[in-house]
Amino acid sequence: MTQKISLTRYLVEQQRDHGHIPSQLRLLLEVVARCCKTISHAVNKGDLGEVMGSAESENVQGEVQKKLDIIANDVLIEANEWGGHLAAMASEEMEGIHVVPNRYPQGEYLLLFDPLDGSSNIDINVSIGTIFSVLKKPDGDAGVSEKDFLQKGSNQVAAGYCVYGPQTTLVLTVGDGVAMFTLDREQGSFVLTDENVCIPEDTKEFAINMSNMRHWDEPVKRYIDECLAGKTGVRKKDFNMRWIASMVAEVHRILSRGGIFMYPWDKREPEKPGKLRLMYEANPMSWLIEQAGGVATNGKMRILDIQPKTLHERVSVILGAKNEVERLTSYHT
Ligand code: AHM
Ligand code: MG
Repeated sequence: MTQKISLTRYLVEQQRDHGHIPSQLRLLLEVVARCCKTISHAVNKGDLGEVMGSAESENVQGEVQKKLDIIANDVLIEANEWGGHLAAMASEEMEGIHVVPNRYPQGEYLLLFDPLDGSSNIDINVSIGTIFSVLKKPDGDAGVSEKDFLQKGSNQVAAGYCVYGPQTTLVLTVGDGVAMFTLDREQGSFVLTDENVCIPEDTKEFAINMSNMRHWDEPVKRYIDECLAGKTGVRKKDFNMRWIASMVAEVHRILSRGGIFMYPWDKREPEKPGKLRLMYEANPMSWLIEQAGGVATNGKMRILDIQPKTLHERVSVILGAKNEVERLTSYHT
């Protein structure tokens, strides 16, 4: 029988054999994984727990919060405060940063998260997830401030997500490829189920919210029109479409069987660069995609090279199969 490799063992071996993961980062990732287990249990309870429905509050972006958005946010904040591995946290659900209280030791890392991505799917029992990104606090700064978080995605030292679907799967990169861990509920631990994840360069499957078509920019319209034209069009092949309205589930599909995902800028709110958040969603997902051989751009440049100006900044996102993302990016230039 082949031996199961737990997340803990994977992290220890990465630290020992490849030197990728310093102790504080290993602790941080273990704590985040434990939070994902807790959130997964809450999600599974559904109507049997006090977890469904609206919390009747709004987050900083003016979006109505679900009870699970707040539960997941609290779980991540509380579990990560006291271990000594973090200096501060930032979340899609909180206006400002959360600095580790003085009574606990301060660590050298910064953790950013979207505690519950795909919130509109919570009440209909469709896949949702937690997305996280880890940065190092810049050297030489005694305290910690919002400015410390405003680093390019290429500075991330770890990134990942946990998808709560038919299985609960944690997907992680520390800059050495992408590994997937499935939650073994009997053992209570994440077990390595896929390594060396690789996205095929070509695909026949795209994901975009087609209801926004009339608001898109010309390059996106052209790309989708060409996909829809199928075998008799310029692409000379038929495409299939998926839209789950949960970026975590969408990226998980692309890492599992390929494809391209787009949430482009559109004319509904022209002053906003896009819907998705750079620091909590686009950066961690873009790094995972690149680590699996894919590409991620905003149509003009590599997402990981964007210098953030604010914590809750939004961005246009095109990611997935290399040749498709490069084609759509070339339509922009
Ligand atoms: P959320 O973080 O508030 O859940 O919003 C982000 C989600 C993404 O997961 C998904 O790609 C997108 O919003 C779906 O948006 P739409 O409902 O416009 O299709
Ligand atoms: Mg989200």
